[in-house]
Amino acid sequence: MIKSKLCGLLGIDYPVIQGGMAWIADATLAAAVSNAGGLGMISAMNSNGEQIREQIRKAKTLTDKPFGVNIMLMSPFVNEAVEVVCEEHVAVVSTGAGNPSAYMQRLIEAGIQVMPVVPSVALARMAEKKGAVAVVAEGGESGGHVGDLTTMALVPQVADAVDIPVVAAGGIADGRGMAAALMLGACAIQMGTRFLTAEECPVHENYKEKVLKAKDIETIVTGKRLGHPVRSLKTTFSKMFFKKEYDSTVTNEELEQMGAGSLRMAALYGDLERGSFMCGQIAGMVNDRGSCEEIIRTITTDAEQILRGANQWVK
Ligand code: TUI
Repeated sequence: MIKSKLCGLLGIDYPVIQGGMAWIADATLAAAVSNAGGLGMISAMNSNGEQIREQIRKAKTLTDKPFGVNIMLMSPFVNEAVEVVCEEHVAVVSTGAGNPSAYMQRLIEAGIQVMPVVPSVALARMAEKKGAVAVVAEGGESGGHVGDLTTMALVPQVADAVDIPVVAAGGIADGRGMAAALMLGACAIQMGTRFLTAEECPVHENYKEKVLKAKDIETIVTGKRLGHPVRSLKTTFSKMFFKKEYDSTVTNEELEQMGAGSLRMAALYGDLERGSFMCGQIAGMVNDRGSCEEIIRTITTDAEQILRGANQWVK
């Protein structure tokens, strides 16, 4: 069985965290992951305080295990989200798409374990200084909002820079990836794309089909010009957006307007014309569905077997 110090800290059985996928990671998915022994995360995304509270309360009815909330720092409702997670005594909060320092004291004082997602060593160091319990070092292979560094380059540099546990994210979807992440200095993994096709994942069926059919080179990063690069599947929409980004006659406001609501349209309605199907580079390897319990059991037992065999390389 694979165990690490993060399991004890967070009260989970397996060092597997589910990414807080915007518009997708709801109470049902989070509770399923937590019931399977991982750490489920509800995405606060652009929800207001009461919507977040509703999801937290729902998750509490579905699991007795710890779960967390991911707060997306570009949300107009960040302050409400922070207040609600404190009032509801959520066990863990992860943050994404920005610098969480302004909110960390409030969260920590409320007894919440804060685990910022970081794309760089500097932000990891800052998070440690501000009292984070762990950091999620997320490489640019991941889906959604991405940083510049790859998981392979980022994780060991972050692991060297901080004394708190490091969670590796980005491009991990099987036992090999999990074993490699642990070898890079991580003590847990976070996966988003792998859970997109989980039976308990509420995302639209069209979205699941697209992930299942995706090949290795089928993601694209758009939004760099706007300062928030996002990785999604190549579709007519994302390819058109990419072209417009390099068209100097198109203004940033027009680009923002084009992208607005596109993830929601993919996640909720499976809109193949206007949707943004955010997804990581590892989608080419996600070829089956399965329950969250099966996904976590398979990846941890495979990683264990690989790590047991690792001394084959040492002569
Ligand atoms: O946040 C994510 N992934 C996301 S958020 C999201 S919603 C969205 N939709 C459209 C445009 C933008 C966002 C979809 N996917 N992952 C965690 C993550 N955080 N990746 C990268 C970062 C990050 C980037 C910069 C964290 C901190 C940061 O700090 C910059 C600074 O201000 O220092």
